[in-house]
Amino acid sequence: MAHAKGAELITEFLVKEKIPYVFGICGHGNVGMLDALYDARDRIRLVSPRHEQVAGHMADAFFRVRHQPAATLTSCGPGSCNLVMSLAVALTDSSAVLAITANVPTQQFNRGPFQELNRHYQADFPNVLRPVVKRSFQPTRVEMLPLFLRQAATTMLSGRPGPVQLDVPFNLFQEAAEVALEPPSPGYLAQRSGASPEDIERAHDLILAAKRPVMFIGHGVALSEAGPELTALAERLDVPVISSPNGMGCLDMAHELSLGFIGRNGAYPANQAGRHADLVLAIGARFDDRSASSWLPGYSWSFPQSRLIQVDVDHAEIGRNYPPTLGILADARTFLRQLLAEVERRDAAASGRLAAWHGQIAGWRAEWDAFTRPNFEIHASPLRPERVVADCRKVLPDDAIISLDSGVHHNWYMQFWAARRPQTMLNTWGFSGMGFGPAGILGAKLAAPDRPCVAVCGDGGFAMVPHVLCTAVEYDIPVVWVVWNNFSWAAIRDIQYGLFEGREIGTGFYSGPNKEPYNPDFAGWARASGVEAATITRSEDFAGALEHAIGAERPYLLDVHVDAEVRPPATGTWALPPLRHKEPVFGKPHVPASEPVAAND
Ligand SMILES: Cc1ncc(C[n+]2csc(CCOP(=O)(O)OP(=O)(O)O)c2C)c(N)n1
Ligand SMILES: [Mg+2]
Repeated sequence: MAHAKGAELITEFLVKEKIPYVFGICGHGNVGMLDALYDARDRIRLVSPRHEQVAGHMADAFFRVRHQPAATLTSCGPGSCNLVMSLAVALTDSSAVLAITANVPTQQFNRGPFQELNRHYQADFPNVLRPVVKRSFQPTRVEMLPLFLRQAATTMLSGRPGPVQLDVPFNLFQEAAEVALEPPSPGYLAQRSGASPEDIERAHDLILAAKRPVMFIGHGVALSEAGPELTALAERLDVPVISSPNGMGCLDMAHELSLGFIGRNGAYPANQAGRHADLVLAIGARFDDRSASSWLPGYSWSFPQSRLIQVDVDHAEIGRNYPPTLGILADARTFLRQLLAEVERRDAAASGRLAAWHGQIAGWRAEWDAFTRPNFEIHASPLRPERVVADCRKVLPDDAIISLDSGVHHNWYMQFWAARRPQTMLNTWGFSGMGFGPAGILGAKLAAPDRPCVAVCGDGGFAMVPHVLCTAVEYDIPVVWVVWNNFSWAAIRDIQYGLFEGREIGTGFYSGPNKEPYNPDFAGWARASGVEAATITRSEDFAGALEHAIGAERPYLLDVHVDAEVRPPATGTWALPPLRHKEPVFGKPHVPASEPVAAND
């Protein structure tokens, strides 16, 4: 038992929990916590970006790269309101963040003090965050801190990880009590769930009975650090692998069994394999609308004609969109190890059994390659989008980390980026919150200081968080921003072109009476902040400039003018009812001939 202030207890807990960074912004509500961090500044580092949203994205990206949590610290009221976006992004992509939010003193609860939200309940801020966190904890006495701290850390790191909120009334930072900390949480991935032996046998039987099997893997495989097991199983059974963006790189995408992403902006071979598969083994992957062509039968998947084995650590995801033939509640790596052991036990390697299936897939690959490859080499001004993706791949080493934002640039990367390792392609996939890419890269670089870290973001997205430039300079974080500058909110403008007869409103950036395309001079903006920069308008100049920017080992911005009139070729679809969805530009849906397979067949 020690006589400790609340802020000291929280700080000690963060240190014990091996949280190396607090990304936070001051306010009167959290000065007590800042004071405790002052004392601990040789053990835990405070980094203060210029906007709380950035703090949240930094913590989120830090976890995605390192699989070790970081904390945010925000003041009561508005400071913590600015965190909503980043917690939503973290929740929908299953990333752990410990969000310490300050609140008004308990002595003043429901008096309506400065910045209290109390129309429905006193100190009601946890209800603001309720839909965007896995759990909120609001201790109201210092004595409650040890239990809540342990519970908060355990909740964010166990099962499907996610952000949690620790809402601390002002007085708790300052008040002291005779309390001792509880032990730290078991730690990330310390507790894993597995499948029953019967389910492993059944899964094995289903796979062996399949003539056209595919695996569909998602963030769950990366979160479980199951890349080696996935690769071993895919090779052993000779089963091709489709990946959702946050799973990319778990199987090296240069591997012959990797088919890439599926859905409207997927690769054609992935959509073809998904449509024609007779068995899909989905691991840690959601069938969300963008990776399932909005669930329209035959566009990306052909359930229920195809059988489905769905493995997930979250029961709520199993069967959400497609009732599985076999649903298994298990950690991805444990399941893969169990299945590999079963394959060994039964000595059931593939040995050419799937040759016909691979022959079909090779044909689809060749078609896709012939359709897309010529565009990768084209010299153009403004630049061809494919060329930007291809040159990034050429220049960046396999372990480099890229973070993407929301927008059409992301669609191009989903379709053509080849991630070579897990946790090297960071996407705001579930929530698609603009700002994640340019802000998250700062956290990624702190998590991996020796690896190149490059954000690729739209001109619109960058302009939402331009102050990331200041943070990179202040804290000497040498990241590179590639601003994909097409003078528009192009992803949305393309929807107006495609579905509203080109009636463009509110989606382009213009100035002057003649509506000339307008944007700030991004390179000038960067230089004004102390960041080196260059403007690139020709394909020939991009690769060299990127190489130079990475080599500079200083924060660097490249303003790259990209052609907005070249659009990613849809190979699936995306439906926004009641609007009529667009048919794929390349390929067509598959109408399965066979009768549905009964769920328990
Ligand atoms: C914070 C936020 N606001 C709005 C949107 C809706 N939205 C999705 S993509 C997009 C346009 C993105 O424009 P830009 O960053 O320039 O990227 P581009 O599509 O041009 O590559 C918008 C506004 C969003 N996802 N996030
Ligand atoms: Mg744009």
